[in-house]
Amino acid sequence: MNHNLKEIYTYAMEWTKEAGENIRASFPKTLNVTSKSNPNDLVTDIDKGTEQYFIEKIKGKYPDHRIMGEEGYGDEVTGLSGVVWIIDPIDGTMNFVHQQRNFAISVGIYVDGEGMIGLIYDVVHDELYHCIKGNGVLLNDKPIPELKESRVSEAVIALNALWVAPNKRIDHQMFIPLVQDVRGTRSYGSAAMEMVYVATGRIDAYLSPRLAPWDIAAGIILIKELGGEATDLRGNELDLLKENSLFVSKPGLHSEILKHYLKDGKW
Ligand code: 2AM
Ligand code: CA
Repeated sequence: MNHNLKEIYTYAMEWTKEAGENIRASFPKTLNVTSKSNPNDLVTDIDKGTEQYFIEKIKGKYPDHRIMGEEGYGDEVTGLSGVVWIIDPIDGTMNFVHQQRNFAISVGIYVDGEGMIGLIYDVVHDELYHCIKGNGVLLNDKPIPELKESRVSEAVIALNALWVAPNKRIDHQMFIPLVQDVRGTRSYGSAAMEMVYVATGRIDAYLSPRLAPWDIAAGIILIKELGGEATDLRGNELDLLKENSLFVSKPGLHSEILKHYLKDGKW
């Protein structure tokens, strides 16, 4: 199994970089943009083509592996037994469409429900963040140091401004004390990139009331591998078969925020 996992890791990196190359090659072309659940929920032919590319590669080499992909070309995954690839072909599609940057390919590989391989590829910068469980996280070939403890008063956190304005999903007042007490807030518009920023220590935490499994599957593997914490906003374990709230953070800071800022939250 171990040997096979290394092979899967090698292919996953190769295919992710190739998919990224194809995305970079698409930049001069006119995008075909449509919307999904609402007018701001965008998808392009590149999102779809990239997911199909992964499915062809994975099914060609590993016909028994299952694939959960955002665009729905994979399998109907209702359980996590065996090897399951959880793929977001472009995380941050709005950034992809508007900016041609600040988006990523996200690939999490789970074996019997356990996160074993995580890859997030910042396509524009050709930066692949990757790990196989137990071997640390690398940025291309360079190891990323373990995360150090942090505190609210010195923390820079990522949070979408949507959640501190009245909205349908959560009581927007919940985040106000935290936003006031941290050193700064940021919003990057790609959950995968925001998790990479937590993994690399560029920010200290990232919070979101609603994300899909493919937004978080790879990032939580990278963050946990570096000693960070990844739970929902109540501090509970994440369930990759449904949508979750998300709270990823450096150690120490996670329990401080849970205890003092999230304990009465209406999530
Ligand atoms: P996407 O670009 O793959 O759709 C933006 O704040 C982040 O939230 C992105 O990672 C984006 O992923 C994700 N996102 C956007 N709309 C979403 C939705 N309806 N449900 C879950 N996640 C969503
Ligand atoms: Ca996507």
